[in-house]
Amino acid sequence: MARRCSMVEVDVITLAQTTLGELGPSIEVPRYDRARLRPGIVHFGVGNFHRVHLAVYLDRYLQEHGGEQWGICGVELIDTADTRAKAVAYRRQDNLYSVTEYAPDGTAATRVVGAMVDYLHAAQDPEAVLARLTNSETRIVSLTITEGGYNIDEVTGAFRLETPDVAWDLTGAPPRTAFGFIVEALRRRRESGLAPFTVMSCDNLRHNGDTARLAVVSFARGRDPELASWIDGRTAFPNSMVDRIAPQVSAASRERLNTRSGIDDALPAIGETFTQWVIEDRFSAGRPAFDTVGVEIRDDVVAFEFMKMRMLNACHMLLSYPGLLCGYTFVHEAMSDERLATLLETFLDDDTIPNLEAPSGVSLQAYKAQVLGRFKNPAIADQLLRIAHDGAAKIPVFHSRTLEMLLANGGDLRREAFFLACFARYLEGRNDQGEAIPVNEPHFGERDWTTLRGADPLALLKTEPFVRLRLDEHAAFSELFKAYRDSIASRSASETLDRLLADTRRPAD
Ligand code: CS2
Repeated sequence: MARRCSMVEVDVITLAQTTLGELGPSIEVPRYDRARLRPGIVHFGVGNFHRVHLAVYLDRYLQEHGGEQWGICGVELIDTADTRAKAVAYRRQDNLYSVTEYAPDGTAATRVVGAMVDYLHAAQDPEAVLARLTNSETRIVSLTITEGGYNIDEVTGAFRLETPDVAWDLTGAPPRTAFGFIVEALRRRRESGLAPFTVMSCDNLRHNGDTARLAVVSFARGRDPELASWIDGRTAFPNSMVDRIAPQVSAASRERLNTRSGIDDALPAIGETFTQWVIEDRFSAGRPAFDTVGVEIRDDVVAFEFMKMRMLNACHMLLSYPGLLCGYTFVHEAMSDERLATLLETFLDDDTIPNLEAPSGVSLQAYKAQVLGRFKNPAIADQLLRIAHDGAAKIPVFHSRTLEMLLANGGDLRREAFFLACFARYLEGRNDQGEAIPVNEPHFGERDWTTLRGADPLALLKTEPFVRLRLDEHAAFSELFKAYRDSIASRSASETLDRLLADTRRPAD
């Protein structure tokens, strides 16, 4: 079925199972029999990252091997007008969507991903989600619920049982959280003599599998300690490192993508050509032969996690706040400011790499060059605001190890202090030009905002997400932080960056 695309005068084909044959020859479409595909994987959090990562690995797997048991059932936990519209769109498109992959030279290729065979909106029908999770076909439950989604208290390291949605789920009412669903499903599976599924975290967390275990088992203990021990003893939680940059897709980029592909897709996704996934081989109910489609199955995943989070994700954050304050919108734009590129490079060379163990067979210098090259890709047009979002949950995950090591070894604290000063300034919601920056920080509580709005120049360091690092008690760090805060406020982030670079210039530069 062809229709006119709303903004541009081209014919586009409505995306559906029955129209796949009508798409242009350059579009890769599922060659496997989707009618026979069963959802062996239930995935919580069908955001852009999942859609261009796990779903694409499975799509490749199915293209190469066929098979019937490794389709995905997506689950949406959030209930808003947007997520309801998304559920309707997936239904209309037979759960298909397109992914356009952009190489650094701007060339692009589009594929239609067919791995998702069902999409459930949990708020509308929680029992349908539980039925899927307790089906014997379900072997893996995967998660991309964000760093903050694991509900771990930064101060105590414990899972928070008192969060409203968790407290609700603990009453045994129809669940609202991933943990509520997983534990109730495992309880029912145990009762009916079914083996537990594997819980596979695909989030950027230190030891994401161990963290998922901590969350699920702690939640279960809140319900029934015996069930908690059964889950702990019988369920696999592999650790993994996941990587692919997936920008947000605005209405304008959706039109651009659809015009390019000739597909009328309500939910197109964008990815870079680079993709990586390193995972431990710990699965309690089987897995696809992921290694045949480029997944690295290794025992030393922790070394990859640290490398990726302390280099790529940490640099993303280090670029986003100063970048936004300087008035940039996109990652590649900020990277074309030599000063910001130098800041990242020096942070990696001087603050990170000397304190980081490389996974065996990997050169950290080569990894650095690759990461910075990826950031420069203009075709991806990744948004600084996407990265800035939820800094309170992400900064402690991506920066705390480096900070701890710099503090312990008497290292140079200037870049980290400048970075956190930029974050504190960003929280005030204005850039150097005085223009508003939308601040989206779901993991600061009311008490934190009161602290942040007060007169204490060290307020940020005393908020709940940061207090564990005790930076406010470190005289040298807090002096630097205060000085950068003052300089950003009285001059600008841009001028403060100039000074930082001048002060930290290496003799050979
Ligand atoms: C980003 C990540 O949200 C962030 O902070 O750094 O989403 C990043 O793009 C991915 O981890 C890349 O794999």
